Parts: sequence; C-alpha cells; structure tokens
Amino acid sequence: MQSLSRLRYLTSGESHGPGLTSIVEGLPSGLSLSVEDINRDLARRQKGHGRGGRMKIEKDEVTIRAGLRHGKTLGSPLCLLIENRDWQNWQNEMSPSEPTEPLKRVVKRPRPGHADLVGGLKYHFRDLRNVLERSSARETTSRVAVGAVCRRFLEDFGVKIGGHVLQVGPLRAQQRPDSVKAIWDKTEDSPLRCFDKKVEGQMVALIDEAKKKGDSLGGIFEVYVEGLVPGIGSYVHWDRKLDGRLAQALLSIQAVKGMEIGEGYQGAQSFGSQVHDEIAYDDQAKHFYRLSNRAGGLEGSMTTGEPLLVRGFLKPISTLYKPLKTVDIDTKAEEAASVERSDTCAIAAAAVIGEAVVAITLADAYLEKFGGDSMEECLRNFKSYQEQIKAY
Ligand code: EPS
Repeated sequence: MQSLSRLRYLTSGESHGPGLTSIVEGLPSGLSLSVEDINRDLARRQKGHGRGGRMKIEKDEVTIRAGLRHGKTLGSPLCLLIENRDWQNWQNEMSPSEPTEPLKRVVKRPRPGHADLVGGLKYHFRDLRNVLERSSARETTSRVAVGAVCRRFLEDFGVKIGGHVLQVGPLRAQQRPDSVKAIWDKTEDSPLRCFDKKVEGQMVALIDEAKKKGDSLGGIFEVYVEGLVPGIGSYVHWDRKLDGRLAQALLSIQAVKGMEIGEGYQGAQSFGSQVHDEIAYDDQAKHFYRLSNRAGGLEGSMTTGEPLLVRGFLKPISTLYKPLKTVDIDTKAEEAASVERSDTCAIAAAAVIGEAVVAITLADAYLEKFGGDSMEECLRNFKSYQEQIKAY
C-alpha cells in the first residue's frame, strides 16, 4: 500500500548476482538498531530441514551503508547490503557487462509452476535465467533484513512476533503454542520450526522421502504476534484495512498461494455462534478482552488487542529433480523441465519470512497511527493513545 505508507522500502538483487540491496524510508530517528539485530534473523532464515546446497555456500550478513549513526537511526533512508557469496561462481554468467566466455547456464526449458515461461514471454527474454534470477526466493533475504528492522521498531511498543510451522504436506502439528515465548523456546533450535515434536519427526522423514524421489513439498506456517494495541488498521476505507494489507504482504512471498486469519477457513463451515469471540471486561486491568480468539486478533480490519494469528500456505517448490514435462522455448519440442539446484521444502524459512512481512506491515500501520519524526514523538503519541483506551 505504497500510496498510504508511512514506511516505504525497495529491494533489488539477483539470486546469483553480486548482492542484495534494500532501502527503507520513513523510519523515525532515534531507533536503536545493530547489525546483530538483522544478522540474527538472516541466520534464522537460512536454517531448516529440506534446504538445498546453496545455504552451505551463503552466510548472510548485512552491511549498513546509510541511515544509522552510533547505533541509532537518523530518520534518513536506511540502506542495507547483503553480499551473495555464490557470486564468485557466477561472475561470467551474471556479469553486468558483456560476458567474456560463452554462457553455460542458459535456461530454455521452463519449469512448470515457476515464473520462467510467463516471465520470458512478458519481458521478451530468450534466456529464462533472466527471469529466475529475480523471481528466486533469494529475494526474501532482503525482506527479512527489512523485517528485522521493523521488529526492532515494534519491540519498543511492546510487540513480539514468532513464526512456526504448522504443516508439511499432509502432516499437521497437533500441539499448538499459546505465546510467542513458547514458540521461541520450543522451535528456535529445531529442524523445522514445528511446535509439535512428534509430528516434526514425521515431517523430516517425509521431506527426506520427497528428496529421494526427486519431488518437493509445501506446507503451512503461522505467525503469532503479541502486545498489539486495539485499533491498528481501520474499517473506514479498503486500503486502510489491516487484513487486506497482511494478505498482500503474505501472498507476495514466493510460493505462498493462500493465507488465513485466525480460524478463517473453519469459520466458513460453521454457525456464527461457533465462530465469534464473546467480549468481556477486566475491571482491574481496565481493558476489554475476548473469551476466545478465533478471529485471530482482527475485527473490522483492526487489531482487537488479542494476539494476531495469520497463516501462509505454500505450494511445493516448482524445481523438481525428477522434472515434469515442458516445451523448449526455441525448438518447441516436448522436453523435461530444466533442473536448477533447489530446496526440497522451504517451509521453515517461510515462517521467518512470514514474521518479516508481518513486521513490515505492522510497523507501517503503527507509524500511521503513532507516527512522528523521532522515536520519542512516536512513543509519546502511543502512550497518550493507551491512556485514552484505559479511560474509555
Ligand atoms: C531458489 C533456488 C535455490 C535456493 C534459493 C531459492 O537457489 P540456488 O539455485 O542458488 O541453489 O537456494 O534460495 C536462496 C538462495 C535463499 O537464500 O533462500 C529459487 O529458485 O527460488
């Protein structure tokens, strides 16, 4: 929603090019930020059972080129750079100037499910590498870096975010976390960021089986956010609605084909009395709350103050080591699709990417409501709103 956005960002970078750049514009001055805050999330995104060989090559680390001085933002655009280590192996193939040697990695056989074919038609390329280099989920590294900055911003307002894996293929976690702390405690050092350890073992075995067969798998991740004040987003106009903005953010992640808020899909099959969360009032804490949270923390496209729960549904990765049928774009003959090095399942990484895009969306919405030029001003506005809510 760039037209309304208080916080804007751009990313650039090809998967095997020299590196990835992000520029974040609209951050207030005085936000404490370190390289470590960003590197922690970059490292988290690289983990997960089912990832391919590339993650052994990369060790994503950020360089902050602008917008930060002595550990505090300046209010000027923040520029983040992350190098691709694999660039060393692709200098001729991905050279910004004319290549010095004949190309060896030209792609002519588009992979079903990938951007290859339509991207080639649209941008008029005869080498589909031009498409896959940017459509690659390598790009999510940039968004995780920006998300880490937004997470840091939201922390100062008491907002905490945790992502976890709910499902891989047909295997669904039966145990569910009930706090962000529970997610971090139980999933941070696990192979698939799954809260249910028994099912996680089965998920790992299923991914191994898919890999052996040259196949791939998708799944579902959930992002859980605590500490939100009621009234972030708005019901008054379509492009202010927080549910729509979250949907755009989640669906823009590579391979995400669906999203859900709270028990959204279940609700479509149930009676209203089984769906809506009854309202109660806590006299001591002086706040309204819900007796359940099936709405996933959103009513009328605004936060309710209950935890926000959103899910992303990933299709299986479209590079198959046992490739599907395709057509060569030059000869028009039937062929097996091109095989590029790839992951078998990237759901654990997707949970971290989901955290990032949710953080970016929420930071923008917080700035819309409490915006100021400095953190002091934003937090003053925030405190005054909290007092208004308490006195309601
Ligand atoms: C990807 C293909 C693989 C993944 C990549 C996403 O890259 P490569 O072809 O270099 O092995 O590793 O993901 C990343 C590089 C990353 O950082 O997540 C694709 O086609 O989308």
